[in-house]
Amino acid sequence: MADYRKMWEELGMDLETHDQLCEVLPQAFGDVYLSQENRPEGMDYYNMVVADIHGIRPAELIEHQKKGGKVFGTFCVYVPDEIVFAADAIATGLCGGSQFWVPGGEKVLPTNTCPLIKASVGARLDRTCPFFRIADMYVGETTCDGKKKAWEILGEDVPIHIMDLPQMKREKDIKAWAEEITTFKNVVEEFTGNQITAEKLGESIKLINEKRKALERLYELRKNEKLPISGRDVLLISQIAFYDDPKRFTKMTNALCDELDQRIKDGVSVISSGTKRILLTGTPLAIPNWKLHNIVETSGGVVVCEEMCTGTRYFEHLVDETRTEVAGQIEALAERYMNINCACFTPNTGRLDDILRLAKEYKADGIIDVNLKFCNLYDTEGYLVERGLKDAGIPVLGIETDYTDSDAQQLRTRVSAFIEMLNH
Ligand code: BJ8
Repeated sequence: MADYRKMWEELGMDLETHDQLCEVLPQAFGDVYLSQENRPEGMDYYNMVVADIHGIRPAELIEHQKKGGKVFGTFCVYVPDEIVFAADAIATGLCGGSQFWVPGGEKVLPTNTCPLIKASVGARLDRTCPFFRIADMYVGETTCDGKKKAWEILGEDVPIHIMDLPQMKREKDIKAWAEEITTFKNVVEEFTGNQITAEKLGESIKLINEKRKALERLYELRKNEKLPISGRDVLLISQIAFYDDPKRFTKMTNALCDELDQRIKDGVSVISSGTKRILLTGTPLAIPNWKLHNIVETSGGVVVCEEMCTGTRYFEHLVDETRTEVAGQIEALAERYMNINCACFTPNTGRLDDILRLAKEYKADGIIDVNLKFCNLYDTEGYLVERGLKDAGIPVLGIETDYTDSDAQQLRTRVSAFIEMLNH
């Protein structure tokens, strides 16, 4: 592993505290990932990315900055990366998925804030994540209340642009989102000094669509009875998709899919027959939150699909590539992004429709509705989701958890009992 200490120092990071994080991550990764048997060889790339998670990609981003490029940090799948890349800038996901950062967030946020927000704020304020240091500008959104208020705190420390996301999906809301994307385009142009032309935007729409197609291809392979890849591995790939170079990520994911195609032809499966197929739905699982997948996959089940932002919500629906004027391209972006069904919308019946469709497509035996503690949106929507699933005769288990390990044993007991119930 290369020595990145000088780079971290120059980023103004708290090296001592950061060392502690660097110590725990390999252990966790080894336990959850490297302990798996029969992993595809193509996972070597993602293993390498994680092994040097605070080194390789941050160094690339800094290289880009040295050449005059800008880096934008994002927190939500509604923020269109296409706009950023069209200005020769780079977008990188910043959602924090580790308990390590939570206490730092709790210094300024109420304890009853969801861990994703607390970890994200803590990672910035405690100076223990290079990605949070590198981003020249953060892009927030008006999704949940916790995030809206967190932007005000983060905004004292780093430039931030906030996108006003509508909360309904009427015609006028989609138009309003297109206007908001136009405003974002103007901000990005001004901040980078680069003009976003129709040609540039057309290219970045294709670039991100190709990434979506690669992920779609990967997910498609999970529909097989013989499963060529574990849910844990796919989760890792989905998480890496948020900050890896999109072109390289697409290439590596397609190469992995070639290998998985061959596995299917050869009848190779990572599960034994009878393993229960589980679909997860709910709040996002930001890296390195692998807790639930690990529990499911070491309790007689396998995760075959995630109806989550670290899952299908990230890649389903392509942006129409046929529009050739910037205004039309922005309309196409608004239409595509407003197809995402997040609980911050009302009504959000499309989400239940998605879950029912995905359960069928992925032949799920049961569904786990997972909620990050203190996320009121998904918690409240859970009532309708779980009722809808029960009405459709699909077994469902609702759970609430955070980033700590203190409930791991209890979760394991509940998940095991659920999977056991699916056997009868
Ligand atoms: S599109 S899910 S990424 S807002 S931060 S809402 S868990 S209380 S992340 Fe999200 Fe965009 Fe929606 Fe997806 Fe709840 Fe926590 Fe808020 Fe969260």
